[in-house]
Amino acid sequence: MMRMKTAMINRTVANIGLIALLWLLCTLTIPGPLQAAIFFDSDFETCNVGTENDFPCQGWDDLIPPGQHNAEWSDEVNANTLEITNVGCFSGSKCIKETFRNNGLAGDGGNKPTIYKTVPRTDHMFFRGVIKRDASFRTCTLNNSTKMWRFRGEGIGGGYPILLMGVRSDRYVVAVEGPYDFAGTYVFTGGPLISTTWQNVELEWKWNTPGVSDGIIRLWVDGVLYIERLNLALRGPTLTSVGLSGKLDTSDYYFNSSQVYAQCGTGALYWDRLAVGDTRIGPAQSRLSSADSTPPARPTLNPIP
Ligand SMILES: [Ca+2]
Ligand SMILES: [Ca+2]
Repeated sequence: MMRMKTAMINRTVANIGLIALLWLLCTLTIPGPLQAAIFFDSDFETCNVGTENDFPCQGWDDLIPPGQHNAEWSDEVNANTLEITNVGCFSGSKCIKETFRNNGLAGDGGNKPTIYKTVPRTDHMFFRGVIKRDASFRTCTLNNSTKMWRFRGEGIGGGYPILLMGVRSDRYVVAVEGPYDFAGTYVFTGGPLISTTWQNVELEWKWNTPGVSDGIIRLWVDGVLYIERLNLALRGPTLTSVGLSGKLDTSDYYFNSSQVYAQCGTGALYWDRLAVGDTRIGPAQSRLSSADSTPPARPTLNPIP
């Protein structure tokens, strides 16, 4: 009798346990494949204008290196500046203006204004910006190259490669400093001329599987694919890999910083709608209503592997 009762109690306990487990399973969101996402699409509409301290704004900060104050602006002769303007922007009424005054001359070392925003860790990244130059803009005469947009891991052990989008001889290029499989800097040419009318510039970056040469870099301008490099070993196979440049190219390295960088040139560049995601973002619409959260249409050209 006692044994039967114990068995019944045991069975009841087992049933309650099973029901509790089923209930728990039902209430849990079962994780599926991660959803593709646009992490941010900055329109700069909420930023201050003309204060000489327009940043930080919308998560873009100018405090690099730590302790340096107000790196976006300097009154020094020949110093470059970076600010929010409300003249001639792409979407809404505000955008970024970079003014180049040093062209590699004296003062260059002291002021390279930069703003940056943290980006989430992901192995397949897409970047989109809407960019134009003013009529007087020319690339830096020092090395015929103006760096524009940079991606790297800040404060992460390793530190290479670094991805750069810029212009060389006024044409868009993609450069990769210190990749695992190349001694020096890849410079991928073939991009179109930078224009005085707005251009949608998109970058794709796919980290290679450690130990496999399957990395991808692509550049689109206004939806047209201009640069495509496949089968790259951008990072090394192990946690201590050293690449052909002698730099640490560790297998767990990743980008966590998106940086706009006014280093060297003449004239001015304008930026709007800077977006980062792990899916192709596509060209921006020219007017962004604050009530409209519809993402831009995903282009069907050049399907992503
Ligand atoms: Ca804007
Ligand atoms: Ca500031």
